[in-house]
Amino acid sequence: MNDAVLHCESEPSDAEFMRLALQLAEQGRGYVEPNPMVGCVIVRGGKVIGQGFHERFGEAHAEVNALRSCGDPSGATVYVTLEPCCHFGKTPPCTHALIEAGVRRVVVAMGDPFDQVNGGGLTDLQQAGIETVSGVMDAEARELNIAYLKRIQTGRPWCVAKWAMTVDGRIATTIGQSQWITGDESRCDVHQLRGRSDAILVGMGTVLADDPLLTARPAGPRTATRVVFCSRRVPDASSKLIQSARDIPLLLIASESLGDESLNPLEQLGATVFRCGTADPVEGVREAVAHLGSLGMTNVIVEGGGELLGSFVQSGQIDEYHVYMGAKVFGGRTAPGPIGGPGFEQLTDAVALRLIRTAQIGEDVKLVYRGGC
Ligand code: AOF
Ligand code: ZN
Repeated sequence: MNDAVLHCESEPSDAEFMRLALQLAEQGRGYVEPNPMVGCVIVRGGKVIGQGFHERFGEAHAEVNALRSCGDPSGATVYVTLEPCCHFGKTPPCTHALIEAGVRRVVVAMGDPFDQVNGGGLTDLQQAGIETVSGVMDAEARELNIAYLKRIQTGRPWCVAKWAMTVDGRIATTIGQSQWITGDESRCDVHQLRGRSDAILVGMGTVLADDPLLTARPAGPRTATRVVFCSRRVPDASSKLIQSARDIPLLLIASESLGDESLNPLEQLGATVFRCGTADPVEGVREAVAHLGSLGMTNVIVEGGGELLGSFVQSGQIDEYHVYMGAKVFGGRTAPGPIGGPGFEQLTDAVALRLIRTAQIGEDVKLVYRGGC
């Protein structure tokens, strides 16, 4: 964004109205992706006269919804959490709507790095004689759309690693029992995340051990594609994943070492196959994540098991860790931990994380960390 042309000052109340716009934007979570969440508030004489948010992918943008909600927006100040678009996408440019409405001032939290906007929205408004201010609650706006920003800037989705472990860091007992480590409430929390995500990723070990369905229960605003990483084996035709593949999207990420004879029958049963150009699990993860981004996915969850999480960690593809610690101790020399693979021998190679959030959920604790990417 060209900050040199932004000469207008923010006012003390700007942050207050922007906070309201950010709260509105949040309501689009799970409904608007791969678009960003955007909220808009229209103010005249210190009073909110209109408000709106981007409610659903492909439908009206926040600014248009806010303009529609107010009588006469002429001369008003418009607060929008993202620079207004200036391109013809699924809807006409929001800059046109704002200019036609005769608003006096537009305050944005952050620029839109999408290459068809990228500063052009603010320039269009300025050229039409509208005062613009940018950067009001910029950090909060970036946090809100952190996954969108990553996808626009790298082509890759935001990758969350999720696991449940005991207080002593075990994900199963010495004989492989794992259901359940955490309580009902924690599992509800996971299902909510599933219901807003574009994909749930697991390895073949998990498919063989648990025969999971990998759906959100209850269903959320979007249906996650179930993604299985297959290196030597593929899911059985009788597995829940394959049996449901005609109704709920199932994508198999196949290592180069797998032949068509094992994959073709599963395609016939409704699965989609992405053939990796490598048999190396760490390289395969990199390739697969880029592929998920190319499909327009913004948020994906890596649910395990240990080998897949190990490959993700080794390849530096995890943006955020959601760790549920259940109030149990399993103990046992051979009881597994969450991250398999070779691990890091040197302490200096360990993935360094930042603690973002903690929450108590019943007797469990949820920890959210970021870093390592
Ligand atoms: C805004 N306000 O509420 C949103 C914006 O395909 P379209 O037409 O919906 O356009 C999507 C792009 O528009 C998206 O990539 C982002 O750059 C911008 N989103 N812009 O002014 C909004 N959702
Ligand atoms: Zn727009």
